[in-house]
Amino acid sequence: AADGVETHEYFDLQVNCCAPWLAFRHRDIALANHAYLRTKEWYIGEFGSDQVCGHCTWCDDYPLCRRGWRDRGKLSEEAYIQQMAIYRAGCADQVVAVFVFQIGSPGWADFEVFGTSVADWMKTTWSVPPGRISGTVRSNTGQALAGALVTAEPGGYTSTSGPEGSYAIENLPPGTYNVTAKYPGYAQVTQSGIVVNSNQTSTVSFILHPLTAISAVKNLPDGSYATISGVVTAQFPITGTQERVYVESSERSSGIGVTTAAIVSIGDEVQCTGTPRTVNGERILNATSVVRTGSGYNLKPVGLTNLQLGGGTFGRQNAVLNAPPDSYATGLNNVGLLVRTWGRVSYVDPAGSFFYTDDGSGIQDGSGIRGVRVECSGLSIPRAGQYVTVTGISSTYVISGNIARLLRPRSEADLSYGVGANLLFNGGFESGSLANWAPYGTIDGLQSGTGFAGISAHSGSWFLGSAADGGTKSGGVYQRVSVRAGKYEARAWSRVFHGDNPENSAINRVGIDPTGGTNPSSDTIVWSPSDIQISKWYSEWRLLVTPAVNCNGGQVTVFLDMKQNNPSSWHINCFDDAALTAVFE
Ligand SMILES: [Ca+2]
Repeated sequence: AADGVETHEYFDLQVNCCAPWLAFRHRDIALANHAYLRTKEWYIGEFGSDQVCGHCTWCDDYPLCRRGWRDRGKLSEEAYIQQMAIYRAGCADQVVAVFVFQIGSPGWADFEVFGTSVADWMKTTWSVPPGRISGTVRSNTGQALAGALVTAEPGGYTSTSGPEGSYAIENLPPGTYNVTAKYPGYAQVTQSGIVVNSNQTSTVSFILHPLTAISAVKNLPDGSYATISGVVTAQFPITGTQERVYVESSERSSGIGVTTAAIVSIGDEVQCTGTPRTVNGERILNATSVVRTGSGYNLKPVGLTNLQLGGGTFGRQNAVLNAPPDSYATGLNNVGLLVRTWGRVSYVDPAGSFFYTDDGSGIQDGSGIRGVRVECSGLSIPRAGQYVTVTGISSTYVISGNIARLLRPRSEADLSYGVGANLLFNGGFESGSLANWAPYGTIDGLQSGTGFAGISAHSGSWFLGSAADGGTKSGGVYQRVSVRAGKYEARAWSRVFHGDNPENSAINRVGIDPTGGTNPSSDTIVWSPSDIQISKWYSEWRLLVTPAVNCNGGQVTVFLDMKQNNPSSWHINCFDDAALTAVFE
């Protein structure tokens, strides 16, 4: 059951003369893989068959079938090989044949073995005469570029140009190649679909244009053309097909936005050709061509203080504003670079599309807010007062005619909002009020106070408490906050006092509803253990902690829940220092 295709592709399938479509399929596969075979004349040959299976209309009638090797005399293996050698010598380059070695009745088993060995012989002795590619590599000024690397793909065949800029890639299997010329400091060029035929030379010459440094592009006037090379650090959609990618030199000295419809990924090395222009105060390259020249790069952000972000004027890239009306940044311009900065959130856009963070530099952009504006549409937004670290592209926007700093994080992973920080507001009740908290239930006299029957705050001066004289009451306060997806736990210091009541008559607990619900009876709430003091006259502050709860992102609710179960005498239920924190594992 062996058959051979007379190329360097061979197959081993069971074929017989009554199923020639299998042989045709081999031919089609060979044609698909080897363009140079498409111009050849094809025959399907049959070997080792004697029509014992009955009359074969294919063998007799199909015009591609050749019966020259049919074995009515049942030749020896050596005789078959000799026949093949004669045939091959005769047809040379003109015919490609599929040889079919029949599997048939048991009596033909020997000839199947013969067929396999003949196919093996063909595989090991056949080779297609190679072709070659040659040409020259020159600069756009006509200078010969010696030492340029020329590569033909597939196969990775290479040649280096000599002193005259000429090169030759020898011994290429006939086929179709993409040929690329590279020379340091010049934009690489690829010529596609180069056909190489046996015993022939295909001429492919190159003219390479010099690359422009990314920093130098910022000094080119609108309308000029330049090609840069760098690594993609960010992608921001503009429209359905257009996006702005940021491309940075691999040594992280400068970056620039590139408008393109080309499909690239962060980490790709690209060459971008286009014209510079200014968009929202930022020099960008409007690309007419983006070519991927590599991949797998991972450029780390450059850490910069708020004041260092943006930087001074560089070429046609103007400086960012430090403070209105006319105080502008000095120092290295880093617009377009992937950077990281940090600070305390000084303002949060009510619509959730940006915030400001201030590291103490105290810079102002004319908005009336101190700090750096961070674009975060579609991303989670921190709370004012939180400490944040933000990675993103150093970009700009225009406000009141000035260019201001704008940091553009790429994804949720670029945002770090105060690891371990308390996400609750007024968790220690030091506002002296229930601000940020919503009371619920029937608890009497619930308030932020400085003392309840001799109990004072766990920390600070103020805490949440209720002192009630009798009754069966339940309730407390809740607070809803927005969180990123992850695990969270809530905690609060609790204190209960039973007075002259049974020990289980004053109970506190803390809960998280990861769905953001406000119903304290919901079974989606995950509760801490309950605080029941060990004796009815005893009272101490105790920390209550919920289990870590998975939150999908969005709103979650923290409950500080109280129960008072006695018809008479005083109960006191207190909370202080409530917190909601991310749990890191
Ligand atoms: Ca307090």
